[in-house]
Amino acid sequence: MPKYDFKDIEAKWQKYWQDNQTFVVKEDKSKKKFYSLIEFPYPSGEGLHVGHPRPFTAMDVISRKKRMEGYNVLYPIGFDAFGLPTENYAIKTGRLPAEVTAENIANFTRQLQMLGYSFDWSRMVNTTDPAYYKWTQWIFLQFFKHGLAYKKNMPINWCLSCKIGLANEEVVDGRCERCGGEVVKRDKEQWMLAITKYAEKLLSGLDEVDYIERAKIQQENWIGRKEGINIEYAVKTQTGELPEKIACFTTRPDTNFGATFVVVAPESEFVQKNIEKFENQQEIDQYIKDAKNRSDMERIAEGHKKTGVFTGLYAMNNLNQREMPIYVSDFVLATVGTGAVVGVPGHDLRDFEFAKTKRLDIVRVVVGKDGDESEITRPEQVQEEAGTMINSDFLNGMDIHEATTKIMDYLEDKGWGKRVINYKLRDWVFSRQRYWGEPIPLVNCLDCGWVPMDEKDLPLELPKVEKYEPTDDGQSPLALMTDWVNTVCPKCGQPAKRETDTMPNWAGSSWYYLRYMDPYNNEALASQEKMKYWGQIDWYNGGMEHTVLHLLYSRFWNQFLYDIGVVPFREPYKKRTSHGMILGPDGEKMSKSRGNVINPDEMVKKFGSDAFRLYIMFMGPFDQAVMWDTNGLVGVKRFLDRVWNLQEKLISDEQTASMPWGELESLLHQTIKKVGEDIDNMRFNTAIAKLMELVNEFYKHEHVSKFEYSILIKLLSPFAPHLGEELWQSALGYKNGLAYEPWPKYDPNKIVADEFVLAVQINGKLRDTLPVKTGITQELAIESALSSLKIQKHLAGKKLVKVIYVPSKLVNIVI
Ligand code: ANZ
Ligand code: ZN
Repeated sequence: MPKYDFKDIEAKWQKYWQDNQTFVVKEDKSKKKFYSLIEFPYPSGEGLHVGHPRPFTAMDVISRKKRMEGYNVLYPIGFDAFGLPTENYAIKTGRLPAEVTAENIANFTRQLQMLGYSFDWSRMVNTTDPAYYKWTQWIFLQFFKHGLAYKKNMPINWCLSCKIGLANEEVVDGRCERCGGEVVKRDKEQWMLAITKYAEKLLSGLDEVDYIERAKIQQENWIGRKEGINIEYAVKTQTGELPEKIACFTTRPDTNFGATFVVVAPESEFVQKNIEKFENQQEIDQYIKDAKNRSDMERIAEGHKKTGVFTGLYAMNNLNQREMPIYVSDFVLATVGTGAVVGVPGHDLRDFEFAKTKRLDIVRVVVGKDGDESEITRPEQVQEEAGTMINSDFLNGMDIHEATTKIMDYLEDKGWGKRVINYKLRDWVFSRQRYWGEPIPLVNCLDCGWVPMDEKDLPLELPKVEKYEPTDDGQSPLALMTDWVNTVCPKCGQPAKRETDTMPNWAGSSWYYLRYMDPYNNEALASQEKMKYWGQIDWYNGGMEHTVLHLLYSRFWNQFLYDIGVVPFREPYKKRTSHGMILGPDGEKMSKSRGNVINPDEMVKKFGSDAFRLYIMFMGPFDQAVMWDTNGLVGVKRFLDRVWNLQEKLISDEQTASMPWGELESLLHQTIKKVGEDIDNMRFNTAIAKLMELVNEFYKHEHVSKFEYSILIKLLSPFAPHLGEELWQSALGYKNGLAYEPWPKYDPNKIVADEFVLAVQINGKLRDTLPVKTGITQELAIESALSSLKIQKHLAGKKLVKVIYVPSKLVNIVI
C-alpha cells in the first residue's frame, strides 16, 4: 500500500473535477434542484482569509451531500470586486484598479480550487465586469423610473479618512465601519434609494422565510416599526400664536395628561423656521453647531448628560390647558418621527433626566398594579405590564392599553392628532464620491433635469483615468474627466453632464445570486425560464455582520424586481444560517497588526486541504466563535492517515458476500443516520466525531469489508473529498468518481440503542427495571439484577431455585 500522499492526490482530483466538469450544472428538469449559496468574497490583496473557508466548506459539505442524494445542485462562486481597498491600493501603487482586481481574483481562484470546493466555476461572476454591471445599472434605472431613486441634499455620515459618505448601517459606534475613522455630518447631494417604501414588505416577508432567529430579530429591530400618533399643539409666542402647530410623535399618548414640556431637535425644521421668534437665539445657534459634532448614538443614549436651551415658546396641551415650555435639546433627533417630542418625565427616563436638569414639573399618570404613588425619584416605565391611569380625567382607572386606544380615538376625533406608523429604517444613501464603483447611468440636463440613459446604451463603462484620488472638496474623481462627463441629453439632445458619483459596493451584491442562474445573458439579467427553474436560494449561509446591510438590501432589490415582474419570486432566500468567527490562536480577532493571522496556503501545504477542511468543520459548533489551534489540525490529519491505513484490513468481495454489513452493522446504521442528520443541521463537529468513533471500532476488528469501508468513505467524502475519491478508486476499485454516488441509507430497525431497559422478575412478577448497556453478557445481566436493592429485599431469607436470562429483555428469578 502506498502512503497517504495528499499532495498528489489533491492535485489529481482537482484536475479530474475540472477536466470532467464534475460540478458544472445545467437546468435539468428531470431532477430536483438545490441552490446553495455563500456570500461571495471581496478579492482583497491579502488573499483568502482563514475565516472564509468556514462558511465555504460548510456549504460545500451540504452541497456534496445533496448531490449524492440525487439533487441537481447549483453551488456558484463569484467576486464582489468594487470597493475601497482595491482603489486605495491602486492609488498607492499607481496601478489600475481593474488590473489589481484581475490579479486578486486569480489568486483567490487558485486558493479556492486548492480547497477542493465543488463550485460551478463556469458560472463565475465578477461585479466589476461591464457585462455584469450593465445589469446593476439597468436595475438602478428601474428604481429611478419607478420613483424609488431620488437625489437629495442631506446631512450624511462623512468618513474623514475614506472621504466618502456612509449609510447609517456603515457607521458603527460613531466610527467608519471600514477604516474605524472618525465620522462627521456633512450636507451633500446624494442619490437615495427609497428602501423605506418597502419597510412593511420587508417585515412581512420575514414570515415566509426560515432564517436563523437572530437574523430575523436584527432585521425587525433595524426596520423598527412603531405605531403611534402625531399630536399637534398650538404654539404660543410672547406676542401671539404661530401660524403652524407643532407635531410630536409619541407611542405613549396614554400618558399625555402627564406631559409637562416639549423638546425639539436642534437640526429640526421647526427650529430652522422659527429661530427668529426664539429667545436666546445666539445660545441656540451655538447649541446647534455643537450638536453636529455628536453622533446620534451618543445623543439618544439614556444617561447621556441632558442639556438644552429654552426657546421662550410654549405648546398648548388641549387636554388640560397646560402651557408646556418648548426646549431645544440634542437628545431628540430630527430624523426620527417629527423631530419634536412631548416630554412625560413621570414615565420616560430621558424625559425624567431632562426635567431634573431643567427643574420641570414631573407628574405621574400611571400607577403599577400595587398602586404605588410614592415620591417620584425615578420615572416609572410602565410598558408591557398593565398599569392603571390616574390624574388623567376620563382615562382614570383604565389600563394603559385601553387608555391608549381611547385617547387616540379622542385626539383624532377632535382633530388634535393623527395615527401614524413610524420606522427606524432610513432611505439608503446610494452614491459614493469615488472611482471604483458602478457609474450611475443618469445625465443632468439644464432643461430636462435628471434623465436616464437609454437602456440600449448600457453598460456605461468606467473610463480609464490617470488619477483617481478622491478630491478634497468631496467630488468624485470622475468629475475631472471632462471628456467623459460632457455628453448630450438623451431626451432633448442638448449638451448635458453625466452623474459623476458611483454606486456603493453594496450594489453588485444585491442581485448576484440572480446572475448565477444565467451569467452570460445579454438580453436580461437572467432569463425567466432559468430563474423559474432555480427559484429561491434553498440555503444561504453568511455572516451576521451582513444582516442589516447586504441581507436586507438584497431582499429589498428582489422584492422590487418581483413587484415590477422581473423576478418570479418575492423573497430571495428560503433559508439563512450564520457561522461563528474563527479567532486567532490567542483568542483574539485575527488581524495583521496583532500578528495572529493564520494563512490557509501554509496550512494546506503542510497538512493538505482535506485535513484543513475537516479541521475547520471539527473545531467547534458551527454557529459559535472558535479559536484556531494548529494541534487540532495535526490530530485531524492523523485521523485521515488512519482512514487511509484501514485499507490494509480490507478483505475481498467474495469474503464478505455472505455478510455484507459485517460485525459492526448496528454502528454503521447509527453512523449513517447521525452523520446525515448532523450535516443537515450544521452540527459538523459531532458528525466528524461519529466518523472517528467508527474508525476506532474498525481498528478493533481484524478485517474490514469493502462494503463497510465504502460507507465510511462516502460519509467522509463531503468533508474530505479528495481522499474520498482516491480511496473510492484505488482501494475499492470503482472507475467513476464519487461525487454523484448515492448517499448511504440506514435501516432504523437496525439501529440498536446504546441502552435498553432490563426487566427483573421474581417468580414471573415484575419487581424492578434497570437501564443496562446493549449487548450485555448473561453473566453481567444476572449480576446486575441480583444486586438491585429492591430485589435483594424480596430475596431476603428465600432460597434461590434458578435464574433465567432472556437476552435484551429480562431476568427471571425463581425462588
Ligand atoms: C411620550 C412618551 C411617554 C414617550 C412615555 C415614551 C414614553 P420608543 O419609545 O422607542 O417606542 N421620540 C419620538 N420622536 C423622537 C425623536 N425625534 N428623538 C428622540 N426621541 C423621540 O420610541 C417612541 C418614543 O420616542 C416616543 O414616545 C417619544 O417619546 C420618543 F412614557 O412620547 B414618547
Ligand atoms: Zn435635456
